Amino acid sequence: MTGLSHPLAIVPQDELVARAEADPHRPRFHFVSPAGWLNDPNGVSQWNGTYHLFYQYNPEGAFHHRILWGHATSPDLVNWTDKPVALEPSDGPDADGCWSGVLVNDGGTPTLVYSGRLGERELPCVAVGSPDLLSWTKAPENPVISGAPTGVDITAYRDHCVWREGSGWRQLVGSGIRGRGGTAFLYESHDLRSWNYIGPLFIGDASAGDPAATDWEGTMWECVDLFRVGPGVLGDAAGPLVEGNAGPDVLVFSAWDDGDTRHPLYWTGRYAGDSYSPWQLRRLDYGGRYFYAPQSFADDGGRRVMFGWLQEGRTDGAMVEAGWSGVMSLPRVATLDAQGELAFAPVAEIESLRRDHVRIGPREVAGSEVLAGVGGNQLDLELNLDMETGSVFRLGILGSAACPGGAGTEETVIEIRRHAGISGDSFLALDRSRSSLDLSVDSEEKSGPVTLPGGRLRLRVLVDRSAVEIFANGKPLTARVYPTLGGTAVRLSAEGAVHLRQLDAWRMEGIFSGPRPLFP
Ligand code: DQQ
Repeated sequence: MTGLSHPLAIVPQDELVARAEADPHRPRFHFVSPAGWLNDPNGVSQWNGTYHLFYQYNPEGAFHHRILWGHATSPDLVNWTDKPVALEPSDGPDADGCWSGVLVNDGGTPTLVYSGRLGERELPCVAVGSPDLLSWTKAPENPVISGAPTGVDITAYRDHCVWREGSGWRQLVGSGIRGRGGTAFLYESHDLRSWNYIGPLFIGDASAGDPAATDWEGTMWECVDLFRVGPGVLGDAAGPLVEGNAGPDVLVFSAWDDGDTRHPLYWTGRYAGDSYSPWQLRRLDYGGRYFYAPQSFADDGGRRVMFGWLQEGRTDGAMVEAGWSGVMSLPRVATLDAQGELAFAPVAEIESLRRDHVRIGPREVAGSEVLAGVGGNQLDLELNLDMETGSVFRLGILGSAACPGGAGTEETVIEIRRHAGISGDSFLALDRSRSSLDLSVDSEEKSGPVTLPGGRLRLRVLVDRSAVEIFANGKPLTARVYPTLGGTAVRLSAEGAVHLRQLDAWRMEGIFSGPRPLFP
């Protein structure tokens, strides 16, 4: 993904901000850049109690070019204050962009490890922060690694995961080996400046599976993120390092292929010594590219908090016209479910934005019904349902009419099918075929399996204009929709026996109160 600057895409700063502010599709309670382009979350962290979110930012316009690091802070992961740009290209190895990276605590000194881009190449760079994390000085040693390992034919080489292990540091750099698959190269260092190459942590197999599949590994792994979920610490050799005896080590990556940002996946497995033994490959979010390049951190409370980039589903021209592009996901907490897979939920702090509570149920869901008293395009919906085997439940959002479905109407439909069968495996789908009358936007269906123990479904849906985040028994599906009719209806429908124990709905307050300067 390189994105080209287009002269027609450059508009005066005030106009860019005004266009972004005027766009009805712009979310109100998700973090977005002041205007222009946003992509990956970077340097996500909590430092002296304050949360920091850095992000890939192009304040020049809504296209990917000569990327800076934007920066915002928050006391609660909900309300964000813009801070000065943290990194911007300068003469040297990052002259063409400061690409993705992480923040680490180097004995009290905030330190960024990121990919400096020069020409078509990215190399690891370091910058050291002031105690308030507001000004950053690039290390004179940059690039701190002068090139990808020699003797391997790589597809790309960038993005970093850095952690303390013993008395030193370890680092992964995302890459891919041509003809084999994605990988992460492992390094170690005592000072974050001089790095010894150890070897590939583990090499994927790009020839496995169908390249069109939603779990294809890709030919390069972007934004690798390795962490332990559950008991133990990453790299802690003291514990019993076998499957089932300690929390898995999760290796998250974004599968990329020849410029195509495909989808985030993760391995569960065990990191020990200098290598990683994989157990299972899973999809991280059923929305695929709509939750891309995620990065996570352990906060002071020990939660594993993850952010992802919600890419746009509209044309490059529409983005430029809108004056902004890219949404940061709500921060979500990763835990382990009964199947040993990751389960996600938005951080509880998001609930502070809830207003105008409405509760419905218990009752049966029969036929199709637009809910009276529930509606809007900034919503938090929590549903608790019992589904009989073979039943189907649908939740329509952003509906434009009292009887959606007719010609000229719009509605986005979340569907859960409880399949027959011993495993109880069921299906979550997002039907965007009627989300928008604008035929230029992406309307592909997104879906994936969910488990409904005993037919029980807990469904959480956060609607923020064009951004939709769905959690079905902890399985996330994130996507974008662009309704043109301003519809706000919420509709329930069912086939077969579906019992609604309870539905809670809230209108969600916005987090920004007006135009924000591109360069705070
Ligand atoms: N975006 C960054 C890269 C990363 C990609 C550049 C993932 O560092 O590989 O903006 O979206």
